[in-house]
Amino acid sequence: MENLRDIVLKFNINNDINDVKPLGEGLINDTYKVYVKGQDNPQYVLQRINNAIFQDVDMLQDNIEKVTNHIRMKLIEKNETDIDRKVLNFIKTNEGKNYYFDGEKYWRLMVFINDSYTYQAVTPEYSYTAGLAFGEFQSMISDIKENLGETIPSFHNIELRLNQLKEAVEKDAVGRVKEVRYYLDEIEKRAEAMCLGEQLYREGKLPKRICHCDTKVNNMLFDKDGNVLCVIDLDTVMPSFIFSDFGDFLRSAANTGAEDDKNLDNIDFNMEIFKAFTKGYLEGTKSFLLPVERENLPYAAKLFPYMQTVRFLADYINGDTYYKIQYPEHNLVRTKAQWKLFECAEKKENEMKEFVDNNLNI
Ligand code: GN1
Ligand code: MG
Repeated sequence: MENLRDIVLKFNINNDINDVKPLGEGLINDTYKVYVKGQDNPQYVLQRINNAIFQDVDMLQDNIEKVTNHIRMKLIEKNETDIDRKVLNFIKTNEGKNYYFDGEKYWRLMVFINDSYTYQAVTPEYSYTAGLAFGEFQSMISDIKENLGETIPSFHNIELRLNQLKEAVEKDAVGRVKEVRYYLDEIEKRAEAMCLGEQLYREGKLPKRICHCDTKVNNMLFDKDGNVLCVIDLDTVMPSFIFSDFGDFLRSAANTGAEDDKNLDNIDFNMEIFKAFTKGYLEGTKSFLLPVERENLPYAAKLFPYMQTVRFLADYINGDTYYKIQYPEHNLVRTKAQWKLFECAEKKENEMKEFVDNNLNI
């Protein structure tokens, strides 16, 4: 990977590079691990930013810089130890910029956090620490003074996502609408109820706060004992409802199957994970969460499988222009799997409500 090495050398590091190899399973950016010579030297993570999706790279990188600086400051104030493993550390280019543009593609480099682990699935115990960690993450950035831009405008706005689905159906670019009628109808039946968050916002009852907006399980680094080190993949850090971080974590963590499971029998919504995560989250957010936010956490747990179904389905109908796919039907398989998860969450809504009500005073 000769040219990847050249790209790494545009950044301000003094090490000899041994190798650059693909890392992780993100659906949007391309990620590589950079191996350097010498045992004590830090290793790095190189990322090609998908600028078809993140069109304002300056805004994107500025958001990330503001958030990581703010968190670093908070960790210092709290006298935390091992701070370099608890917040991402980005390397500037030799010109002092927070990304490198090679004339065609955009790149960024960060220090690889040693002895860290990512998971595709978690136990209830890990879910509890994850809940606490996302709660604390939101809490640490709840008082950030600088404005952050919306790197993808209205990213988690379900009304916009439903409109995008409608547009996709009207165009029917590759003739796939006829095979997905069932899902379109089921989505439509719940559309009004699922737009509750946007409605509460319009009525002035629900605030936007700075959220992570991509809190999948695999966007969290754990140490070897199962403590959360930090939250990664900060591209979508932006103003949103707190439902985003709560709901998207459970969408991945409480799913007993895979996001793209072909066997729908594998999929269920795991209430043990829900309870453990919710407990941690309520603890981590107790200093700022409003009653309207707390009470609607079960809605958030339903909203994210619903929204992800809408997004995967729209991409399938559009002919797979957004998400990376591994085979032609991949987005349809993802749609079905997310819908199954949604239905399972829907059935458990009352149980979720009861649990939240009983834990309001944590
Ligand atoms: C994308 O890049 P990755 O895989 O972390 C997507 C999320 C989706 C997720 C579905 C910018 O995240 O919103 O929930 O795939 N990110 C963007 O797995 O669209
Ligand atoms: Mg990711």
